[in-house]
Amino acid sequence: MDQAPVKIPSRSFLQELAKKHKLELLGIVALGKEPEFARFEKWLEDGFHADMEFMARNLACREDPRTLQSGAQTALIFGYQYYQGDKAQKGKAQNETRVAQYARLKDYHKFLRRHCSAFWKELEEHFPNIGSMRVTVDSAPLLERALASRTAEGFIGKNTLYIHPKKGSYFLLGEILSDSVFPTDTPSAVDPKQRTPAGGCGSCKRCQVNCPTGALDEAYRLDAKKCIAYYTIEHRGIIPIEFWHGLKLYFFGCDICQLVCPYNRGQQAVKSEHLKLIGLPPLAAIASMNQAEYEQWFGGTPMTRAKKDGLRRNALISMVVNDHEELPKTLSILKEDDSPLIQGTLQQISDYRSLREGEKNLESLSAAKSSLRESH
Ligand code: B12
Ligand code: SF4
Ligand code: SF4
Repeated sequence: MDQAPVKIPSRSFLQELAKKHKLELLGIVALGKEPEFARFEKWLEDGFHADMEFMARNLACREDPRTLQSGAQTALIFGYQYYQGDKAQKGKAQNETRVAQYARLKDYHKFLRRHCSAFWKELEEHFPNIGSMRVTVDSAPLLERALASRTAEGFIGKNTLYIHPKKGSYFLLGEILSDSVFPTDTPSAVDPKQRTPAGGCGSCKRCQVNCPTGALDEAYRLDAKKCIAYYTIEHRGIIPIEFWHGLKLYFFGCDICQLVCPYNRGQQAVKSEHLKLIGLPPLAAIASMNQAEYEQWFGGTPMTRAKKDGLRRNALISMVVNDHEELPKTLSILKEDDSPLIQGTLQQISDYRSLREGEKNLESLSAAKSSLRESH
């Protein structure tokens, strides 16, 4: 006997349900061979993934997401908004640097997964034959932004972020890979070279110009070897001194290429039930924190990705770069520290200072040269 055809929910039903589960964006894309895979392969070949070896694994899944879930045909792509109201300029506490806004929430891998699963559970109540699925939130070898770039709204900016023309880029992405065939989006026809109401960067270069370390020197491509988000979140060793100045504003993650983006102008801060870090302990306390303090302050947030000593390394560098008033005291406390990462970082401080001194001398030399030229 033939099976009854699976009833499929309408787009507006899915949209409403997503909103109900605090999933502000919904895109639907057919799964198949990933057309942007070549771009990804080139990025790897060029070594722009730095030490993130996990990016070079499971390439077959990134090339064809259907291999992640047998029978999967469609991806539902969700976006969770997290903007906390930060502005591009430095805050009042000049020496207390920031944490990227996404990291002030509890770990999004967990809560966004719960939102996506609750969405599906309710969908199943209305459509019991909807089939099986797999939720992924940065948890599978999937090119999430490549998928998102084929949804009806939104586009990839020169900062490589997925941007919604009206809602900006402060979104965390989560996906449901489903074996049902949903009505898929017609991708928004955004020409990256034009600025249109549907999006596109046009001639804007604000993210590229404002990136403190030149990680976006080529548009639409991020070189992790130069990116502060990479160094402060993913990098396990000593941060090379030529990038230390990039920790002037942030000591974990970096939002600069989003803060300056015109598509994020006028966004309203989102009240999230998942906000965890309301205040931050002072940098000096972070630089010398013990395991119990680390767990109490940062447990359950994305900041645990850097681990205790990684956060301490970041806080110490941020203090050095900002000539923090507590630095001398912190240095004397850390002298006896048993972490090789902290000891290695301490050993680099004098080299960093010589580097800065050299740069300052060069700057004043070139200023003197140009004033000499002007006076002739
Ligand atoms: C590795 C990684 C990083 C690395 C490298 C980032 C990078 N740009 O590649 C580091 C540690 C630096 C990082 C930093 C951040 N990350 Co991150 N990261 C990832 C991860 C795990 C993989 C990204 C990846 O595959 N990179 C390789 C490059 C080549 O791929 P891609 O940039 O995604 O680009 C693909 C498509 O966009 C498309 N494409 C690219 N350019 C263009 C241009 C055009 C015109 C078109 C049509 C297509 C296209 O092709 C590419 C290859 O397939 C994803 C999760 C995931 N599984 O996808 C999260 C993810 C990208 N990160 C995220 C976030 C929030 C951040 C930070 C904002 C965190 C912070 N505040 O510090 C920063 C942002 C830095 C930035 N400008 O990208 C979000 C981004 C959400 C969004 N709105 O885009 C993701 C999707 C995680 C999530 N599930 O929400 N991240
Ligand atoms: S996250 Fe910061 S360092 Fe990385 S590309 Fe954006 S602005 Fe540059
Ligand atoms: S800052 Fe300008 S160039 Fe960069 S992503 Fe935003 S619109 Fe595009």
